[in-house]
Amino acid sequence: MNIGIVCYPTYGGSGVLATELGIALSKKDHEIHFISSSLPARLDSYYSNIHFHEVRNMVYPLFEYTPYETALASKIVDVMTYEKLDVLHVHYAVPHASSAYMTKQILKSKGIHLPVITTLHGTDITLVGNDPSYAPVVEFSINMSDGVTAVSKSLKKDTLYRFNVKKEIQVIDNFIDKTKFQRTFDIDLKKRYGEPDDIFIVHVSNFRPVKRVMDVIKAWEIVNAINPKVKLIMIGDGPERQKTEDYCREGNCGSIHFLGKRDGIGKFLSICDVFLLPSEKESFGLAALEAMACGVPVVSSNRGGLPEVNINGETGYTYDLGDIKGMAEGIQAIIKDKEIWSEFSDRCIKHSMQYDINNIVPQYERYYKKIINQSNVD
Ligand code: GMT
Repeated sequence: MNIGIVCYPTYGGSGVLATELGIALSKKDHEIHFISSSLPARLDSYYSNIHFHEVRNMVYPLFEYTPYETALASKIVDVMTYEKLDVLHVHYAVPHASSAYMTKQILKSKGIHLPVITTLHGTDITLVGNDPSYAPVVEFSINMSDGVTAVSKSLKKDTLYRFNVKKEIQVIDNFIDKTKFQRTFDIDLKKRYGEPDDIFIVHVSNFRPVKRVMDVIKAWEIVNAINPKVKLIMIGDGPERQKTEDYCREGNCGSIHFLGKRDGIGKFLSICDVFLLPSEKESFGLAALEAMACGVPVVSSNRGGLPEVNINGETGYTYDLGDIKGMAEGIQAIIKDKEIWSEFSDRCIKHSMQYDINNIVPQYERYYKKIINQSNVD
């Protein structure tokens, strides 16, 4: 198939998933056309059947805000006209689904049919999409998509609760590539951040308020006060990083390492003992799944799709939002002895296998075929 993929190029979960999906599909001989404002962060190698089309936004003194949606729709029209896509798959509804609708109408006026699939990722429904400044457009463009998928059962439920969506929503979970996420313990890397017998808690996110990064620090403070061998590794960057780092600098920061944005995080996860994700909202929690694939038990909130991924008492523990004390207790229960930790770790690796790329990518391929066939009949 000739597949167009629209996504955000940044380190956010939706862009990461869209890029990994495109790479996986290219390995199955599909022709992939990424359409985005810059080269997706995880598109780090050369693939002969992956093409990148940059959306160029004309800057003009009259514009207080440059009209990205218009530039994106124009770029999709251009790609479709010359590359003859079989299907367009847009990730994150805002504003990609409405640009896709606009494109569909332009192409229709030229007698060209383009099936559009929208994948809902989370905050496009639960935080941004349902803000009154976007909601009517989001609802309309979801309903106008030929196919709609959501990354968890919880997100499907949230979408139906918040919007009047008439389209059938297909749940297709997030996935992981086991060749990138597996336990590959590197003692030298561990020594870079502490002693060989230290215990590392790790958090990976884009440090947006929804991730509740300060809850990570507070839970770690409780555990570290009991056991000073427990260190904390913070990976990623975003709006809350400065504030959090300042707080740590003023206090006992010696045992916290802020690593910023990193590629190849599998090797960092593999030296860690517990992944902490206290998010206010999390439609799935791809970062938690990546940690689990590296054998790292997860302590998380019980919001959104997290309990579908992190099975309470088996792969880690889940707690109510803001229950920092509970999360600290969960960490202590997992790290209190090596045998208990190993049991959690083994179950994480086993559970993560159901989300293997080889199980999930064929679900997208089948869904593409179904929507292409259905929309040709319509
Ligand atoms: O907030 C993020 O982590 C980024 C966000 C995005 O859309 O870029 O991630 C969302 O999509 C991921 C991939 O489907 C999910 O695994 C994350 O749970 C989801 N984030 C939230 O719902 C907050």
